[in-house]
Amino acid sequence: MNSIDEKLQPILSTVLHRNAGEKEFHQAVHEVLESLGRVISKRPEFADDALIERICEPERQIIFRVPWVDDRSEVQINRGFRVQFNSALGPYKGGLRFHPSVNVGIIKFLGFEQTFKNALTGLPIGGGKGGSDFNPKGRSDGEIMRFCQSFMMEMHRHIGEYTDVPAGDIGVGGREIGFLFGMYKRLTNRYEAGVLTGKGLSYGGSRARTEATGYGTTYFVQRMLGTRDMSFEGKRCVVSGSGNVAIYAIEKILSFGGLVVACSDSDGYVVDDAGIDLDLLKEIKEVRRGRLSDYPRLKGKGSHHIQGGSIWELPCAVAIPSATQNELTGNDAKILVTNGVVAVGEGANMPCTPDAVRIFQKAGVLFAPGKAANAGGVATSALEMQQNASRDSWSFEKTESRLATIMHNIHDACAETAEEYGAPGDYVLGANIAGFVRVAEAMRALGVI
Ligand code: NDP
Ligand code: 2IT
Repeated sequence: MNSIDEKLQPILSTVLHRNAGEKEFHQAVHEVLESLGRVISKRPEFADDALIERICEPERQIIFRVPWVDDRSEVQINRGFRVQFNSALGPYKGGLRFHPSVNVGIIKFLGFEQTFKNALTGLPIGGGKGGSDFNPKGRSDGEIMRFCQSFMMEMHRHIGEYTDVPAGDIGVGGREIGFLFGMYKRLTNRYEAGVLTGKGLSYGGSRARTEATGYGTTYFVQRMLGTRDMSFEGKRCVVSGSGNVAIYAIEKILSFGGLVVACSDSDGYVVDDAGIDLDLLKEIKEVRRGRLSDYPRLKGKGSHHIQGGSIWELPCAVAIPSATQNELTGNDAKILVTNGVVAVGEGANMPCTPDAVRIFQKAGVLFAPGKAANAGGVATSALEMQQNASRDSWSFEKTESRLATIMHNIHDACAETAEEYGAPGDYVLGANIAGFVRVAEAMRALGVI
C-alpha cells in the first residue's frame, strides 16, 4: 500500500482498532488518508480539533431487527442498518443496499465514500448509507413489499426531508422505493416527498434519476478521454454488472458511438461482439428480473455466455466496472493493461482493489474513482429533492443537462485539485482532496460537534 503521512498514522490505527474486522471500511479510509498527507502539510488547520478523526467516525449508527412473514407464512429475520455518517453539508444522503453480503463494515465504507462523493457534487447533501442482509433474489412482489414495510417500520423514526434521505443501491430500485415511501407516508401521515429519492414519476420522482448514475459515469469518462483528445467513438468497451448503473452506462456509451461487447451478473458474463443488445438486456433485467445466461438463447445467434470467470479477460479500450466492491483485482488490471485499456471509470463503489488502481495509474491509464465518476446518481437525487421542495417537475432534457454540467464540474475539480497538490492526472487524489476540503471547511465552521 502507499504510505500514509506519519501524522495520520495514529488516526488509521484508531480506525482499525475501533472497527475491527471491517475490511472494506479499512480499505476506504486507508485510500482517503493516503491522499490527505498533502492537504495537512499545505493547510495544517484541517488537522486541528481532531477533524480528521471526526470525519472517520460516523455521527450515528443504527442497527435493527427486521422481522417479516414469507409466502409460506414463515417468519424471517433480517438485520437492517442505517449509518448516518456526516451531516456538515446537509441532511444525510445515500442509498439502501439489499444484498446477503451486507454487514456494518460494508455500510460504513459506503457511507464514508458517500460523504466525499456528495461533497464533490457541490450540492447541499451530507453522507449516509443503509440497507439489509435481505436477499431479494427469487422473492415475490408480496414478500418484497412486506420486507420493505417492516424495514420502514423502524427506519421512519430516523429519516426525514431535513434529517436523512435514503435512495436505492444494489437490490433497491423503483419497486422497493415505492413500497418504502408508501409505508413512510402511512406511518407519518405526511406526504413528505423529499424523504426518499429514486421515486416513480407518478409520485414525485425526477426524470433522469433512473439513468443518472450510468449516464453520469459515461459523461465523466468522456471528459477524461477528452483530456487526451480521445472519445468513446469507435471504442470497444466492457461494462461489468447488468443492473441500474450498468444498463444506463451502456445506453450512454452507445449514444457516444462506443461499442459495448460484454456485461455480467453474479453468475458470469455475456459476450456479444456485434454489441450488447440494449433492448434485450432491459427486457431480461428490468422486466423479467432474469439472468444474463438467458441472453444468447433470446438473442438467437452471435453471442455466448461464460459461467464464472472474469469479464476483465476481454480486450477493451474502456472498462466500466459497475457491479460491486473489489470485483476488479490486481491480476485483472494487469490483463486489461496488457490488452491496451486506455480508460477505467468506476460505475460501482470501490470496484477496483487498491492493487488494481496502482497498476492502472502506473501504466498511465486514465482512472476515474467511483466517488467522482458515479456521483451523478446522488447528484440527480439532490435535483429530485429540489423539485420536491419547490413542488415542481423538470423535463428530462433540463435534468440531464444539469447532470452533464455537474459531471463536467466534478471532473474538472478533480483534475485541477490533483494539479494543485502536485499530482497531475491523479483523479483519486484529486477527488479525495476536493471532497475532503469541502466537508472540512464546513466542519470547522460548525465547531466541535
Ligand atoms: P443493481 O442491483 O441494479 O445491479 C447490481 C449488479 O451487480 C447486478 O448485475 C448484480 O448481479 C451485480 N452484483 C451485485 N453484487 C454482486 C456480487 N457480489 N458479485 C458479482 N456481481 C454482483 O445495483 P446498481 O446497479 O444500482 O449498483 C451497482 C453498483 O453501483 C454498486 O456498487 C452500487 O453501490 C453503485 N452505485 C449505484 C448507484 C445507483 O444510483 N443505483 C449510484 C452510485 C453507485 P446479480 O443480479 O447476479 O446479483
Ligand atoms: O452510491 C450511491 O451514490 C447511491 N447508491 C445513490 C445514492 C442516492 O442517494 O441517490
